[in-house]
Amino acid sequence: MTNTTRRAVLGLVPGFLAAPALIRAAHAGGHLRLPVNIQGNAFNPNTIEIGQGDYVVFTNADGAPHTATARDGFFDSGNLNRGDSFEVRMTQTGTFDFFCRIHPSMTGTITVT
Ligand SMILES: [Cu+2]
Repeated sequence: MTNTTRRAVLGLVPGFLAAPALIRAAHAGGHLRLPVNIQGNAFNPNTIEIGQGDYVVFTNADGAPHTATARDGFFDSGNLNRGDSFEVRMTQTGTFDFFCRIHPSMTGTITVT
């Protein structure tokens, strides 16, 4: 859900119901940025558990290019060369499988709660 959409939803609920959501919004500056190292044709870690709104930051340490691509199409880093990073904010809860389009045997899973 985008910030714009979230504000629109909050505008429709009574203030006392909106309060917990507003507290979470105030905490937005403290969201986790979880690093995932791509090295040796693998994602490390490749099983990732984060909270809604947290970020995952993929960095390629290999000489070969890689991608970090969600199977559902939610994100796609494009080709990452050595030293390149790609950051994605996980705004929806659920389980998201990802892989490298160049080396499809490279896989991982992000669980957002
Ligand atoms: Cu790859």
